[in-house]
Amino acid sequence: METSIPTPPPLLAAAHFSLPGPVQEISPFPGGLINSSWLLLTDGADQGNQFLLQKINRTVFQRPDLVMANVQRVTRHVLGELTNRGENQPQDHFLTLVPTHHGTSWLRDEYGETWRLYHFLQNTVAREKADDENDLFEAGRGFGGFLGLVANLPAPPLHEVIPGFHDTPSRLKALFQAADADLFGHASECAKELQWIRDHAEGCDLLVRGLAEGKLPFRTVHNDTKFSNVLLGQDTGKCVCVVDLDTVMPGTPLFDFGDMVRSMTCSGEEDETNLDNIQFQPARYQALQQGWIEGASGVLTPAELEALPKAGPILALELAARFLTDYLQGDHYFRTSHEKQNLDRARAQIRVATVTREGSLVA
Ligand code: GN1
Ligand code: MG
Repeated sequence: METSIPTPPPLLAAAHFSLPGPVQEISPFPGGLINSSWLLLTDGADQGNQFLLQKINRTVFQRPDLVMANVQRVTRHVLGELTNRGENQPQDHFLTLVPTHHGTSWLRDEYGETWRLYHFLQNTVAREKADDENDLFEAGRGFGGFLGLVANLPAPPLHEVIPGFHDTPSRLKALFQAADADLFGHASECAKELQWIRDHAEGCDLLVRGLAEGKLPFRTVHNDTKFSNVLLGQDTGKCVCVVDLDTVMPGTPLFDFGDMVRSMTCSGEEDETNLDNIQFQPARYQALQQGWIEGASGVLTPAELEALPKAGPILALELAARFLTDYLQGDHYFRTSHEKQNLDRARAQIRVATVTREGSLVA
């Protein structure tokens, strides 16, 4: 009989980190489709007694050690950069890792799981959906500002923790291979979506080709710029910092801009089933673009700026292909809460690709 290894409780993992006192409360912390998170409340310090514990998804990140090596470098660098800019309490403005009792920045437990602990930034919120243009401006400013904070990250380049993460043509190729293999017999149900993606593949290599040909410079970019990765001040509504550093890697800032456009400039949910609810909102697009360019303050080249209107539709097409691939392969990658959710997500992204393609060219 096959026996499965029980997942070690987060409380066991938390005991390995240097906390100011015993854990008083621990509760699952929602958000994100990949990792698992818990909010910890400890005794001890009056301020700063909240922590975010995270377990890294091993299906998605085959080398969590490299993810953590990147995260450690990025957090240290950004905190140093903020200090250089005159910030007295940089840890109030960016993620800070809590070390283990052994002084390491993450824990590999006896089951091979990788855990990390961050200080929880007080008086901040992350929301699933942007509400208005202020949210878009702030998200743009936050992710644009992040480009500046990591621009001088000393060599070597960060590890490519997911090779070809935003290599759109490879993502499409993987989709068509999954459809040919059709392990779960879902391909016929997705025939319309597969055809749409085939028909709209032209030009989807623009960003990776631009990088390969040297027309677009490689920079350290965030790569996962959805709205829920923006921490906003609870009272101010202003971006405090951007989070989810797992996929910070070399790439083009157009990956970041495109992912923001696809995730923030349309109405409707990411798994919206009423596709009429997904409408492009030009005022949001403009607020986002304004905030991003302001945040990036002059680092973008003319070639990067020129490609902006193309980025959103490419990233939406890519994510549609990724959701559909996961559906065809049995939903092992993105967390789902109901059957066919990845198919719903793929259909919604196709709609996003359609409306952003029409919209961002004229916005
Ligand atoms: C995943 O982890 P999370 O939920 O921030 C995914 C992104 C997708 C996003 C879609 C490592 O992001 O690429 O755009 O879901 N992250 C990874 O919601 O694949
Ligand atoms: Mg992520």
